[in-house]
Amino acid sequence: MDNNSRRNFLKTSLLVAGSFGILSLKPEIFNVYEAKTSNSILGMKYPFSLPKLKYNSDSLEPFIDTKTMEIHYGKHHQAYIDKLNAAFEKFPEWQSKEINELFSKINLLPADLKNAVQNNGGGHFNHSLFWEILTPEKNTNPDEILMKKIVDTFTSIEKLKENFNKTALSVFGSGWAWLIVDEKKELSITSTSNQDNPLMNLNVIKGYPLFGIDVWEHAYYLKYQNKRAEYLNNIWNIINWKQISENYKNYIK
Ligand code: MN3
Repeated sequence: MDNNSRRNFLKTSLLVAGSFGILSLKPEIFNVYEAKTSNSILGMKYPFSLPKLKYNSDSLEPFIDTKTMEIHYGKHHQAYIDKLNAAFEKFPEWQSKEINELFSKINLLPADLKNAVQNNGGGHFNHSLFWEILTPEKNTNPDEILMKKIVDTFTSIEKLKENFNKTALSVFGSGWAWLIVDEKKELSITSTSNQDNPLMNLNVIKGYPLFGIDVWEHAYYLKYQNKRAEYLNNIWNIINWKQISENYKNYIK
């Protein structure tokens, strides 16, 4: 094969691989993240730190109680960050990478770092997103663009909530339920175990999370005990649809 045909062969192979989804990271979806990283949680990098809450820890009452917020944000989330930073101290060559890139390349990381990024990096990212998509402002609504997409996909927002709660209830043990935009820019509901998320190149269903709901017991046990369904029904009162609409707009533009 001469150089020209080799080049063509490579180009064709890449196109073929791409069209069958063999290239597991669709470039367009990750380019969007890279373009958005300056002021976004997708661009978080070492040394990681606790993002400031935009509301007080008692302001999500009665749906999420103050004590849960204090422990969940101040202790659980901080612990993920501390462990993540400790892991990165041993891998200086990876310290400059943004968290979205680490998730997309998770299988290339050294084993110890991979574990830390999956569990503690996931923990840090997922909770950072979670605080952002909650609000003391009750019963916000998606903007027109997102609402249209929700109706097209799920028939109504009520149906979305119903499907989402079903998925969140079916998570066995600890994990998260997500509304994501996939590479075809379609909405779907999915779930992950532990602190995994749909950005990680680990799960079958990948995409950009518009929001996620934490269904670890630490997220609801003090107030709701074993009643995950009640926690899930109540949390819709304080979901920040304005922020979620922003997240959607950032992705599709
Ligand atoms: Mn949690």
